[in-house]
Amino acid sequence: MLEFIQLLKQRYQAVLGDLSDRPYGHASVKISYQQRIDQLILAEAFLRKGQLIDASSQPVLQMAVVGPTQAGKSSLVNVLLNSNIAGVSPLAGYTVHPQGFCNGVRITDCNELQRYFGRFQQLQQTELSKDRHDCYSLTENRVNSGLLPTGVLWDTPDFDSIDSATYREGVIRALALADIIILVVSKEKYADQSVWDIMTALEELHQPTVICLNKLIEGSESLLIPSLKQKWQQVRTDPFPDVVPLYYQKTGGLPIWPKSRQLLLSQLANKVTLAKHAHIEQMLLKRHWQSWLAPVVAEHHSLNDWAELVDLMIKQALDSYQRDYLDHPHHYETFQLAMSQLLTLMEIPGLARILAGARKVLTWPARRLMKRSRKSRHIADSSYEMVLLNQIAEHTLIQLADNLLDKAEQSQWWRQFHRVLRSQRQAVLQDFEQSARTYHLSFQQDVDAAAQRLYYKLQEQPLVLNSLRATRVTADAAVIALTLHMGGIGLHDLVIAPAMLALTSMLAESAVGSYMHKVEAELKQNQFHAVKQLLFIASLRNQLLQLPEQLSLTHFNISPDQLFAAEQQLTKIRHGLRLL
Ligand SMILES: Nc1nc2c(ncn2[C@@H]2O[C@H](COP(=O)(O)OP(=O)(O)O)[C@@H](O)[C@H]2O)c(=O)[nH]1
Ligand SMILES: [Mg+2]
Repeated sequence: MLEFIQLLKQRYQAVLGDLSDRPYGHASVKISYQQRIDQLILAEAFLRKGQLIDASSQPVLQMAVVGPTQAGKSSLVNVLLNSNIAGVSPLAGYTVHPQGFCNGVRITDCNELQRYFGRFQQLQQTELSKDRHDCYSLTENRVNSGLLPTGVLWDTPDFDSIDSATYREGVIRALALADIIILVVSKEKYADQSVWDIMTALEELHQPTVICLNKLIEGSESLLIPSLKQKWQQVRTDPFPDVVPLYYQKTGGLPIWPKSRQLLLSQLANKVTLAKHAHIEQMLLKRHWQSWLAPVVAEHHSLNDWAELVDLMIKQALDSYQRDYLDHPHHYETFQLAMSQLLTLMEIPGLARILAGARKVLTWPARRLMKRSRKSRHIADSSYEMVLLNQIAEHTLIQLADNLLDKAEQSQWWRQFHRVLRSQRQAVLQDFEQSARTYHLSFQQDVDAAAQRLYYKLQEQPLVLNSLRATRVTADAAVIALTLHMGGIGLHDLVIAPAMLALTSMLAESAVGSYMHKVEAELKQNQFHAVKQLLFIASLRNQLLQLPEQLSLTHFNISPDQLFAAEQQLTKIRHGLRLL
């Protein structure tokens, strides 16, 4: 699941990056994508936290101090540590890295943290530099304030400074790591939207929380706390937490933690239940799943719609091939071609003489004189079938383009895709034409085989064969057949030649008539199959289905299978309890 969330986050970042490069529009899309990226960063960190819990036999308590600029986070950290170890400054945005301070634990007890922080590098506090945000530090604190339970206290960057976008991830990592949240606000800052945005997001992590109201002037908390509570209730459904009023200590320059609340943080630590983490994770993912995956699903829908449209058009194309060629009495040439092959096999007596008269060079058997490939190419060139197939392909593309134009109003995807189709149209048609030629040439073998079958059948019927050989019609047809094979006429001339038609009906009425029809039917069936597979599926359909890869728009590109696998994980109930 962690990998999937990371992948999804990266894809959102890529798509958003691509949108940002486009000058116009998409403003609301950009905002919602940015929100989802933040949610995904938080979810990713929270899943990492789950791994950390699973990997540690005795997880170290993690406490994070968060709040807006200048609220006094670092100052409070110093108070809680009874030290001046955290950097305090009157300048906003002073703390830019998550800085962990070990209270009662050793740095070596926190070795697992490096895995949690992933690409973030663990450095010494003094090595942290403003130039690099993907770092964090761990420092051992040897002094005890008595206010803090054993664990790591994290000082975090302000989440609301101007350039906080660059270290947003550091804050989020520290927040998701925390078992306890210590929110620090001052009277100037507690109403800021950024505070409540963060608190809204954190509700889903179910961390015990305390609010520190800093920089108070004596007596002002009675006014501030109700208003703070109101704010809380506007965005959170869980009970309003304890508020610790912090007054300023002029001499030390630090807030003063009230004595009456000395045990508060330890009490809060007792409320931490890591065993619930897996369940909380699952709820968090489920809550956002639909919104996170909406654009991925939309992409799948578009691809699906496209595939369906292609299939529909391919089916229509095949129907028109069937209707206008295979089943068309005046256009179907292929069987006539088989008949013409049959004639060359039949060795019509006297034909050599007739031909020799016409063309001095020709001697029997004529078929040996002709190079097979040259002949086939000539036949393909003059074939009506080829013309029709190319017309059908062209028509299919025109119809697809029309359909896309209608859909272009629906979304950016279709608009872009319409452009892709337009630019790739010629290439698709060229490939189709090439495949059609290849098909036509290779199908000659089936034609030859059909002629052979008819010839063997005739040999079993010497009466029929001899009478055929003796008729004038056959001789005329044979001349036409040879003329075709030598390139004298085109394939389509053959179909309309009266002698060929007469020969076909003679055979049909003879003893081999039903066999001839059977051969013809089988030839047609094979032909339909070959055209469907080689042309309309292997060439046209496949090319069309690959077109979406050419979209220049950056995509989520998460396959339905990947999504399905992730959803399986999401609904899978985790077995076993986490041992604490
Ligand atoms: N008046 C007053 N100033 C404080 C208090 N706590 C911190 N400050 C000052 O507020 C500024 C910001 O403090 P800092 O701890 O760096 O805030 P951070 O940005 O939230 O970490 C510093 O100049 C502190 O000295 C307080 O309780 N009262
Ligand atoms: Mg600070």
